[in-house]
Amino acid sequence: MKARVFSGVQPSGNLHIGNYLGALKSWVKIQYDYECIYCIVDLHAITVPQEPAELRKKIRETAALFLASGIDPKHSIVMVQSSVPEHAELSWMLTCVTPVGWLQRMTQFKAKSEAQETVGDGLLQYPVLMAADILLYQAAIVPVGDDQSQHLELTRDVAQRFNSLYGETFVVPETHLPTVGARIMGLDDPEAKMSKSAPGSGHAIALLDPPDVIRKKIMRATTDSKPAVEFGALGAGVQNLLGIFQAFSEWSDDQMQSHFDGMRYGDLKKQVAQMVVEKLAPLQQRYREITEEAGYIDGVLAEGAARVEPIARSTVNLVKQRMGLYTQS
Ligand code: AQP
Repeated sequence: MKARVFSGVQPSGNLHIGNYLGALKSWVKIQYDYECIYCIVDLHAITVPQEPAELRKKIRETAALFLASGIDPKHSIVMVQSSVPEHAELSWMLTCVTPVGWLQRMTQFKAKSEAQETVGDGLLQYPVLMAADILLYQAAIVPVGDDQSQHLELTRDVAQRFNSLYGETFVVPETHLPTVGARIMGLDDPEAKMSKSAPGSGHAIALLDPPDVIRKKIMRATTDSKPAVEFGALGAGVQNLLGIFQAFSEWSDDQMQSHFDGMRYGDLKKQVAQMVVEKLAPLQQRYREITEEAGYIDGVLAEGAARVEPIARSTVNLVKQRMGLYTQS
């Protein structure tokens, strides 16, 4: 039997090349080696305020981008978190075994709560819901970008704590990070990770940005006061541009160095822009085709939910039994 993989993306804005290089690209690569469940985590998105009509639209757009990136719905499962109620059910049970101090230490909670006028409890509980997503399916492997490593560690801690309190119940999952592209930084601020919710039109390259917009954003990317690439003394902005090129091209470190060392920043940017435009073109074409077919996305999502439901129900029933909750005999 193939090991199970689970991963997800929030439909909280425009998916960007960080989401693609940190997550989607590896999802596509591994999909035939494992039993993969790829989820649009809409319950996570509402941990910060969302406009309902926009969220509804982004859920389908995110699903279409999964498929356009190369996820094969005949093989991998694509589903929406809120369409399987067991995610929320298991989350509550896990909340009751998670010390609040573990959650208050999470760096994403600290960063995201600073940006909110009122901090909802959901923002604190976010990593428990993420643990529930993964443990619900007894996933062995979770491919994510580097920013999710701390949450994954917490998932492992919650699984181990539950297993030691109630007996072996959950598979303790492993994190899989991409070797290149695990942390793509903002083009306008290479000290901050590229993020869907960051303000500023020059921050992120969206997967659906047209070629002229991609070129403009990359040509304006922050670099430093040097004129040309100097391997051995790379500033954060230049390093980020090289990282984007390498993650898309899959060139080796040696190839990168011999090609780019000494290149003027203007030429570097033109080449990075060309690479991104070329690599996103087939994805954008597939996206247009997928979204033209009425009802196709909803069909894929309904089938995905139906395929995971028995696994989710069986885990929740097991957890209820372990915890002594009511189950029909
Ligand atoms: N900058 C990034 N570089 C590499 N990987 C990234 N990921 C996100 N940003 C980068 C990876 O994409 C997957 C989905 O992320 P998410 O939507 O669940 O949440 P996030 O990590 O909080 O992403 P964003 O884009 O920053 O969203 P917002 O602004 O809505 O919070 C994850 O595997 C993540 O590691």
